[in-house]
Amino acid sequence: MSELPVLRGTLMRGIGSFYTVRTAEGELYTVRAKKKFRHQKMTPMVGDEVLFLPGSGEEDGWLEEILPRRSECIRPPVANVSLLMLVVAPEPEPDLLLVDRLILSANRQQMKVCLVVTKSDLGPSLYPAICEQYRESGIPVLQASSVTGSGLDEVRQMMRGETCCLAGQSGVGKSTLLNALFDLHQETGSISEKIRRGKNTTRKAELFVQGDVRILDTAGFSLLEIDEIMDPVEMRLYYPEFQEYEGTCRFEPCLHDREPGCSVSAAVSRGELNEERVKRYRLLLSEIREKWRGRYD
Ligand SMILES: Nc1nc2c(ncn2[C@@H]2O[C@H](COP(=O)(O)OP(=O)(O)OP(=O)(O)O)[C@@H](O)[C@H]2O)c(=O)[nH]1
Ligand SMILES: [Mg+2]
Ligand SMILES: [Zn+2]
Repeated sequence: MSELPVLRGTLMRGIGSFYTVRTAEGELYTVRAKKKFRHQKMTPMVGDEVLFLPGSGEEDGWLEEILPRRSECIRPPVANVSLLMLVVAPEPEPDLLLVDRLILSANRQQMKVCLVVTKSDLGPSLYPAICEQYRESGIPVLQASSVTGSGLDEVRQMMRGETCCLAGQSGVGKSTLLNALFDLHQETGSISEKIRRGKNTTRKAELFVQGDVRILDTAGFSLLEIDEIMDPVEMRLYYPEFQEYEGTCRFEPCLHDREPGCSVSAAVSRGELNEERVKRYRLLLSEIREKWRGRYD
């Protein structure tokens, strides 16, 4: 019997212990994960770069190795994302604390982030409000409508050469946006139906390849905790807008919480930093402090 070569590919989707892997040439294979992954507590994730043995004939192949990840999201569970696209819309009402959690997590992993305000056909007021919130953050904010098609070119431009993950609350229109951008046929559902059924329309993460763009559609979430344990002192490093004030507070290290003589607080009162974004930073900071204190429990 001849030895089959080990191939390299990207994990596109998983159902149970079966995974679909795509080679650079675009060939699809079904493989199974070996028990060793479970022992190593390594769960294969959509987006993983893997080595695998293709099956022969009727037999499925085997996943041999998961190559080192550039980034890893817990919820949604996806690997190697280079651009996190946070989708918000006039409805459901944006949860910017959730948005900031995801930005924090992305910045911590050196992922790029952008914000897409979709359903712009429902009204023009959300886009300037979001721009205002993230003015100093360095995060690009785009506007689009999957119904009228406006802004889609700019979104496509942003995605070029990236492995993009669309994330955001259930019902913001992530799958609809993907369908409009790339002529895909992802299942979508009305918000009332999502509420009635109590679930997301998209249930599993799945990777799509379109030219030089790789896209992950994931299920929306309404609730997300920071799973990561992070030293609270570290957190300010993931807020690029704090950069120019670092080292100028009265006490060092300053967490820019409520310390006297904090230059971030001063910048907020001068209107140089968005007050609400800083408020949400402080909310997340208190959560992270709590987790940090309980880290040995
Ligand atoms: N008016 C308008 N409605 C939109 C737009 N995009 C999406 N919708 C509607 O918003 C609802 C939710 O869209 P989905 O694409 O299923 O939302 P999702 O973010 O993928 O939701 P989950 O998969 O549950 O996370 C559907 O009824 C869509 O028709 C848009 O640009 N304009
Ligand atoms: Mg969806
Ligand atoms: Zn400070």
